Amino acid sequence: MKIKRVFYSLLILTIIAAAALILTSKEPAGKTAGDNPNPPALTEGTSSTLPSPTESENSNQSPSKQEPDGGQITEPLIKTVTVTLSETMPEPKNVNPDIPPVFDGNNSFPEYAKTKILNNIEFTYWHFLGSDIITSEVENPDIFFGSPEEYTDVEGITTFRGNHFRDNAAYGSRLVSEKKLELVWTKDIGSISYGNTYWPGVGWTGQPLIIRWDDDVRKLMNIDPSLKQTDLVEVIYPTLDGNIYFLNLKNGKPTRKPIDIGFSTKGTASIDPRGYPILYTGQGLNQNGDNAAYHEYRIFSLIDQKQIYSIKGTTPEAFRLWGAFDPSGIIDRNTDTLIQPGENGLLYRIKLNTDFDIKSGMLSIDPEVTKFRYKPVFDQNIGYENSPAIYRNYLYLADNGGMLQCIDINTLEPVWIANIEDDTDSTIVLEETDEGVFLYTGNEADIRCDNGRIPSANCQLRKFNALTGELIWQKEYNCIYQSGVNGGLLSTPVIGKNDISDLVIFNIAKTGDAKSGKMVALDKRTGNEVWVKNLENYSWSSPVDFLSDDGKTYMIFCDFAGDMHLIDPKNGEILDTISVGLNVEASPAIYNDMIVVGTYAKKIYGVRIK
Ligand SMILES: [Ca+2]
Ligand SMILES: [Ca+2]
Ligand SMILES: [Ca+2]
Repeated sequence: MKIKRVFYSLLILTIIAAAALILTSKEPAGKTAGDNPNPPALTEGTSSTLPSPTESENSNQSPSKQEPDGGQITEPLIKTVTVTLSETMPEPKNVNPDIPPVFDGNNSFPEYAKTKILNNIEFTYWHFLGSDIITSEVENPDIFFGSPEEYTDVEGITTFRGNHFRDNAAYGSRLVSEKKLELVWTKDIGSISYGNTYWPGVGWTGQPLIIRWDDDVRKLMNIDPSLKQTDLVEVIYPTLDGNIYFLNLKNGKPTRKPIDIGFSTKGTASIDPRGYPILYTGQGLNQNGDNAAYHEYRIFSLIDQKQIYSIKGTTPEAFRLWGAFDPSGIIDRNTDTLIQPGENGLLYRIKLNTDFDIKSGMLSIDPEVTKFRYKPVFDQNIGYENSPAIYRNYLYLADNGGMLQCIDINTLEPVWIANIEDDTDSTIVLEETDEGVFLYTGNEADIRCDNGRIPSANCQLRKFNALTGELIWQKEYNCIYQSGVNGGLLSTPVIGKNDISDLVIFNIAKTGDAKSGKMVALDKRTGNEVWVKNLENYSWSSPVDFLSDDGKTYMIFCDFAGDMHLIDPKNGEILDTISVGLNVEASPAIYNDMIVVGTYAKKIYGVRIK
């Protein structure tokens, strides 16, 4: 009998254990794709090169999340060493973009470098956690970006070109009936100057953000009380005059006081894609009149417009002293992570630890900063000025030395590199089709011509397979060199959709002479010209495509002469033109039928599409 009782006890225990095993192995509900350790391939028949959180070369399993059989959580396996960074840096006023980077100084730490062979070249890089160097793998946050439409539910444009594919600066809908542009409002802004330089209005890339806040969030914020009960759409615009403006899209009137950061912003800011009232914004210049300070990247709470975080761009662990932040950051809402490159050559991956309580209006962040630092292999000019584009967990950036990098944002390991031969500031655009995932990029006539070497160089427009780095096609246009105001591609191309889905449209500066340019519509598959338009006035401003309710795509394009054109992107025909004062380096954004852009005329313009 005793033996029998033991047998039954064992049997019951076995059944309980088996049941427990089945229960605990079940996937919890509500997981995002990024949480899944074994995500299904979204495309049939793809090879293991497809980026997903588990398929890259190194183990992507976050060591801190590994659980041994006993269910106890192990200590994180991230190993760091604390290093002494020597902080002898020049006065802010002596920091300028022409100071060459130094790769073998006191803060280089070659003993902690990681290496990888890419294209038969040894590529060297480092990982930092705060100011410590990571000697193990980095922590894996399981970032996994979905389709561009999934970037945000916020109504509006929250980042440069709208999402992580960087393919759309137009939100909402409109019916184009008259094919006309109408000036609705202007807002006067200022300029700054220092030395012999003068910076008026809005510069490159200078795209405004346009947001229709949720009712609950709008009521929390310090906007004009008379606007709190209205259906406000707010324009948020950091400019060259040192202010960040907050305007009513309807009439251009201030919705609240500007934030005065005291120094010029050249690039484009970002609003939190979760609809949280958080503004992420960089700084382009480090001097204003007699004042000088190191560049900062700033995060503001838009509840009270107070700064809640900042990063100094001139920092001892960077190889380059110039610390501007022009790129528009991308935020992964699932993992609470900000991805922000700097012109100092560092790529910042920031776990924000955001705490936002919409009921009480309590908002705080507690950032943990992981940094990727690299040594260039093609040219010494490091630093990023374009905005990161992302496919799933693969991030794409090109730098001032013409190195195109694909980096796994989870492991911060380089995946592939390409030599694109000259400074590349234009933001890369991604496209996913039945044939694969592709990126489009183009460079400037800059480094190849510098120091009087040659008076002109070919702007090279290229299409790459984004997963493998294979070059699909290349098309070249000769551009003249001008120091400071380069020829070539500075704008971001339009990736055709809907009725122009076969086209990719680039506008190239200074083809032929210092004033003129070309707009070219290329066949996406072949790179062959479909149409070419010679432009009397070149442009650094990105064209913006948008769809009319009747199914036809139109395009807005601004130029150096201060003209804004409504264009038929099927053939390049100009349908209407209005003046927006002076040189437009900035890229417009569109919300329903309203276009917003700032120009060298020291004004922001609100223009209606009719
Ligand atoms: Ca810059
Ligand atoms: Ca550059
Ligand atoms: Ca350049």
